[in-house]
Amino acid sequence: MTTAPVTRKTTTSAPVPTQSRYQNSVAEYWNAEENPVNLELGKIDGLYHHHYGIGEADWSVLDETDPALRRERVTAELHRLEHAQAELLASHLGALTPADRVFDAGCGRGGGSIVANLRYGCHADGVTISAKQADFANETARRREVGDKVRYHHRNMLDTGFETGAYAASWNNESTMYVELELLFAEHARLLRRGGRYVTITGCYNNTYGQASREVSLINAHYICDIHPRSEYFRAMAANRLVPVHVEDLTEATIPYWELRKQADHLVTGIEDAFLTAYKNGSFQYLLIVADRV
Ligand code: GPP
Ligand code: MG
Repeated sequence: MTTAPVTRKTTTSAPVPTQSRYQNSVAEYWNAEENPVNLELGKIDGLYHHHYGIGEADWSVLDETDPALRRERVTAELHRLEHAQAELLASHLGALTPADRVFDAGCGRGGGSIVANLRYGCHADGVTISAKQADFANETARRREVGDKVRYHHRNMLDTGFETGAYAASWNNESTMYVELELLFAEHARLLRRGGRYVTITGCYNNTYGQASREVSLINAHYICDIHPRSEYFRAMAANRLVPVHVEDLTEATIPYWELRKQADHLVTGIEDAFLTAYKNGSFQYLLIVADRV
């Protein structure tokens, strides 16, 4: 008896897109973004931040009678408050040495990695989904002559391809709301060495209020993001070997920044009232979470 040869079908996978359609739309936003509130502040010292500010504001800048000087002083004051936020985050990264490497997840135009390098002399790898931001940030590092230690990459923070366990510290500064936290913390846990530090400053919705408020939803629509509830951070960290060691509610500390920004006619983007109302009605919190990688 002869047997007919069996035609074996090999299993083929559907091609996996390197970026989802959602990620493409986020990248488009950041490739096109040129808000004066980011570019004018960054021009002051070449530190381009994509996050908000903390601390008491110097309200006297609003009393300046010369219109051009008033704009200049308000811009500088907002930058000072944003810089204070970046320094607070950097101060929680642990005892880093110049030999250490840090990972900046969702680095924007790169300010945070430079702040960490200035403070610790460490190597930094920043990752952004926007090719334009990565190019811009590499150019600022080159101009500051730290391009040998601070590098920015056009990559996905959920799947960096970087070396496992190679990082002493990592962070997300207001970039967690673009991704699923389970996937994000799995990647941080993979990249961090045992005993490494993870830090995030984030806006989260407040579980004691209920679901996302109207204002939180407006913020989501404005930035094409999806703000997570506070509880989700701790659940997803615990599931990924990240153990919180310090948690700080920065909500009160960020309100002066927003009050001042609201009065900066030359810089407003239209989202200021949503932040102020959300913080004041208790539906939204500005949180610092520091965790050990165990
Ligand atoms: C600020 O970036 C942060 C985000 C866009 C993420 C959303 C953050 C939350 C806390 C909800 P930016 O500095 O580019 O924003 P803007 O242009 O408004 O200053
Ligand atoms: Mg900004």
